[in-house]
Order: sequence, then structure tokens, then C-alpha cells
Amino acid sequence: MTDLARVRDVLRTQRIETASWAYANSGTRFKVFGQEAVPRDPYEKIADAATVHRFTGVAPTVALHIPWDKVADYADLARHARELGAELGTINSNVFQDNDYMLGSVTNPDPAIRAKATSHLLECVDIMDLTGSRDLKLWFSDGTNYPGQDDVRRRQDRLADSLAEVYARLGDGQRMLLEYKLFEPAFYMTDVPDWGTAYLHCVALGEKAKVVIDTGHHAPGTNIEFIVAQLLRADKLGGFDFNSRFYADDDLMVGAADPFQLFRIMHEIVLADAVGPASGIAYMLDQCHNIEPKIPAVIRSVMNVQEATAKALLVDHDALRAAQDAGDVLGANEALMDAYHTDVRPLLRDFREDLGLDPEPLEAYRRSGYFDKIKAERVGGEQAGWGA
Ligand SMILES: [Mn+2]
Repeated sequence: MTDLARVRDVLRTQRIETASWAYANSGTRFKVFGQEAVPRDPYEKIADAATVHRFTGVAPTVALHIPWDKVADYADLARHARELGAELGTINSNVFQDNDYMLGSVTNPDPAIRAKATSHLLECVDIMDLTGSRDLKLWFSDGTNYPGQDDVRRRQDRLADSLAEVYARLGDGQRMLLEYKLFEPAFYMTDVPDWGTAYLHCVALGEKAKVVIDTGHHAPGTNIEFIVAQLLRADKLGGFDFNSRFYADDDLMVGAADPFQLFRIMHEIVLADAVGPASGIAYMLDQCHNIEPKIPAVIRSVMNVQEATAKALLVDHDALRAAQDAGDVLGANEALMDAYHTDVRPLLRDFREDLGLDPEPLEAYRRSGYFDKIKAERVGGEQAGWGA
């Protein structure tokens, strides 16, 4: 039997970080569709993130992206977040939007361009000192488009050198999260294409380097929960970039395409007793809301993660283990599926009421008038957008 009080206790420890870019205008390489009331600067993005936290109670931190969220005074930005009941979270670097990086950033054949890229990563650590952020998240678009274009091993060496320089700059309590992605924008070979490559670099660097799993960054059919289990086993899972994919790096709302996959991932997390922050695993959303209203989409995403987690917590582990040990294939599968098929929405409504929140975050947000308020306020100026 599952102890419902324990389920709620674990859910209470859960934290989900939202991304500043989720609140800004975004799109595809074909078109960015502007929406009303979109933030014009990082301060307004943080106000939207704080609003998501106000209605969900589990999303107090917001990730920043440098240079999109560059401000003159990061300590002031952190103060602004705290005043709204939020905090600044992970710092995401960007070495993929400068002309110099056409042939790569930290793996570029030109040492001057490599130095420029590494100095941006070091600047991100300087910013972490000011914002109090724990994690530097690194994603590199580096790779090649044609066989023979560059030397695979030399590029790995250049990557390792740059990572080592940045790693040495990390302060106590700061970490480096290395993200991998199968392909795009490079189409022949990506320099950090998979968890194995990220893992090898992190092992070489040391304890403060961990792998981050972006759920959209795999080939179709990849068993992501297996990767989760492996990295947990090796104590190298630093965090997630949650989102959902139908085809490639779709960046849609987490749990939209495959809520069962999200449940299977959270099942591995629950088995490792790693839901809360004590696990050292950062649970982040990395999504863009191109056609749907942004703040409700982020609230829905947080709720999707909560629902998957609640279902994973409802797995009867005694029954599961007994069936596994007895070689009872169908019984073990049934123990898992029973939990997955449970409607956890009533449980989560009760959970939110216990926290003093409205049990229905989306309805409460719609009733709050926040959207009308920002629509009236955010007139003039330039709305933040993809690449802004
Ligand atoms: Mn990501």
C-alpha cells in the first residue's frame, strides 16, 4: 500500500525551474509570432515567472540566458526577483548566435574564436557570483556538416581544454551542467551528441561537472529513462531540461507528446529518492510557447511534471519488487501501470489546498487579472524575443 501522506510530503519538496525565454516571443526558423503583453526586459520576464510560482507554489526559480537576459546590475535583478517571491536560477550560456561561431565556438579551429567563446563562459560564472546561481548550463551548437570538414578528436580536445578552464573558475558550491544534443544545427556530427560524450567530459572534469538531460535531444525511440537510471547510478545526473518532442527538438510543453515517458522518467527518479532539491538534480523547463499563451503554458507544464511525479510516487514498490523478484512479468508491469492509470488530479488539488493555494492554478491565474494588467502596462518598448 502507498502512504498518501508520504506522497504529499515528497511532492512538497519538489521544485521546478522555469525559463526566462519561455515568457518571451519565440517561434521557429520560419517565423516568430508576436503575442500581446510579452515582457520587454528581464525584469518583466521575472515578474511572469514569479506569477507562475504564485499559482503553482513549486516554481520559485527562473533560469537566465546570457546574453538575452543581460542587465547592468545582476544583484539588483536578484533583488527584484526576491521582492516578487522568486529567485534567479541556472545561468545558461550562449555561444551559438555570433558570426564568429559559424564553424564552432569552443571547438572552432581558430584559437582566437575558441578564446572568445571560453571568455563568454567565464563571464557567465562571474554573473553566477552576482546572482547567487548554483549552476552553469552549457549547450554547444558545435559540430560539422560534412565528413572530413574537421578532425573529430581534435575538436574533442579543444572542447575538453575549454571546459577545464571554465571548471577551474567555478567557486565552492557552483556546478557545471553539460547538455548534449543529437543533431542540429550541425547535421553530420555534433561535438556533444549524446550522454556518453557528456559523461566522459564530466568524469574528466570532476565532481562539480554533471550531465543534463534535455528530453527533446534524443533520436526517436530512445529510452530516456534508461539514461536517467545510468546517470543516477554514476552520480552524474545534474538536471533535466524538460520539454516534449514529437519529431526533433520541438520544445513543446513537457508531457504533451508522451505523458507515459515522463512518468517512466519520474519513476526512476522516485526509485532513487531524488525528487527534492537534496538530490542535487535540477528540474528545469526548457520550452518555447510559440502559438499558445505563455504564462498558462508554463503553469500547465509545471502541473504536468507534478502529475507524472505523483503517479510515480503512487507505484506500490513492495508489489513491484515482489513481482520482479518472482519473475512475474505481467504482475510487475501491472504494478507500474496501475499507478500510471491513477487519476492524481484530486490528490494534487488537495495538495495545493494544503499549501494555501487555489486547487486549480490555471483557473486561478485566469481569474487573477494578471494578464489584463500586463497588457495595459507593457505598451511601447520592444518585446523580448527569440534571439533578443
Ligand atoms: Mn535544453
